[in-house]
Amino acid sequence: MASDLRSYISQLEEVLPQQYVVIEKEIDSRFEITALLRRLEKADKFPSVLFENVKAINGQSGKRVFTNVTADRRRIALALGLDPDKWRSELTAEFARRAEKLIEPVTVSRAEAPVKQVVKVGAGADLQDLPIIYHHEMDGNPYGTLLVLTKKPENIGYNLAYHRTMYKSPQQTGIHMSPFHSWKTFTDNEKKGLPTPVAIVHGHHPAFILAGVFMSPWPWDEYKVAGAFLGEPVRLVPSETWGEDLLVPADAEVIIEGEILPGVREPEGPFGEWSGYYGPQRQNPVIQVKAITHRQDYIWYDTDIGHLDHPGIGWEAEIYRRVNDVLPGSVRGVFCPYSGREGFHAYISIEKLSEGLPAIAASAAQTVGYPKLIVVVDDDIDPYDEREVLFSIATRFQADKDLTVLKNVRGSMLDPSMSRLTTHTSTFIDATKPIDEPFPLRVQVPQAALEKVKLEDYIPRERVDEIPYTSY
Ligand SMILES: Cc1cc2nc3c(=O)[nH]c(=O)nc-3n(C[C@H](O)[C@H](O)[C@H](O)COP(=O)(O)O)c2cc1C
Ligand SMILES: [Mn+2]
Repeated sequence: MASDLRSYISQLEEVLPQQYVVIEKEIDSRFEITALLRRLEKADKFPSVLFENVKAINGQSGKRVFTNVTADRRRIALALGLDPDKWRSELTAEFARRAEKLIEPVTVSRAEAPVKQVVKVGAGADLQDLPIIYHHEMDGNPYGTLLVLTKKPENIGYNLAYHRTMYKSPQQTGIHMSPFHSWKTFTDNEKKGLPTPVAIVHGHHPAFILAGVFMSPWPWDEYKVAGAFLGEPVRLVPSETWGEDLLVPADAEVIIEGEILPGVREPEGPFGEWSGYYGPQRQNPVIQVKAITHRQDYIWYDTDIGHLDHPGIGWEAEIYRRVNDVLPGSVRGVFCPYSGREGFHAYISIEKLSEGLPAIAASAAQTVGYPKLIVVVDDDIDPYDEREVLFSIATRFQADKDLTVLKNVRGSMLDPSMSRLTTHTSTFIDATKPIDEPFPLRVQVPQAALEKVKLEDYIPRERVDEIPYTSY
């Protein structure tokens, strides 16, 4: 059986049942799903949630929505076939390495493709039937937050990237593309007056979906990357609109086929973004919907954008890869924490073999995404534990010699503190110990005593569980 969203959910139920919640009570796709996620967030709970009875845009109930899957890194580890406990450096390294063995996709017939169980073309393809989610109060409209598939020019191969798509009318959405691969394909076509075929994929195995944040070079076919992430060939099937000329994933839940229109720009936004702020309304391209295909009892997959569910691991893994390229074997871990919205902060732990290496690590990290606070720590500091990182800054850092400020670096326009529209100031903190001077040892009890004294021999488990969690 091919991997798909359902095989992942079964695994989740089996391996991490505490992290999976099913909600049968009816709920509206308009603000209510995100309201429930905010309630959970307030309680410091980040389960993956399957909503069984969601109201679509047209008010019809009974739709299914799956969300919040990447809000806990243990579930990303599970998606990549790792032990969920290996969510720290093992996961970062695995994500960075995963595309080293690309896997060719295979094509199957329509009859073998679950995503073709229901096919709606022409006027029958109506976006109002779908539970497209209204996330935040000021959002311009309901938004899709998932993968947009395009075919790069000159048959280079396919591209997968997350792009927000704004519901506009039964057969139109807006789309926002930063100037990366999808944008390049769109503008190349637009210059020739041609529309850009797209397939929006709402639901597949999370390993397939996460291939959308892997930063692959332009010439790569990202179906092969998705195969590498899944660990098996992606099964493809001809689209309704373009047949063999645009193949779509056979094991998806829902696919919206459409064309990005050349020469058209219309208002799109505002939209609550990954930075935690609303991005402004802008003139953006428009997708004309041509067909919708889905499974009979499809599950609409959504990302809880603006919150912990935003998978910044694509940037984190790329920082890991680039720092590892310049300091081979010395990188112990790289973490892009939620406090920095998984993009503005990068904590890098290295084995400091000589002075000067932290600056080389920071320089490599600076080239990925929009990092604005880069902290390099020693290899005895767990970069995935912010308390440890701040402890390291408190005790191994002096601003007059260990702080570097780099001005006029490309920034994200979603950072409201930027003084210009396109550049920010980046801060590099070297919180490593000097290697040529003595430095005090950290306190610890003898290892032998730790091994001898087991918690359960002294305090019953239930009693330990009753003690409240202290978060500072
Ligand atoms: C949940 C989520 C939403 C995203 N939304 C957008 C978006 O609306 N527009 C955009 O350009 N990039 C968006 N991104 C980032 C791109 O998916 C990412 O930069 C990707 O690597 C681009 O791929 P490409 O280089 O193949 O174009 C989003 C990422 C995530 C995780
Ligand atoms: Mn790409």
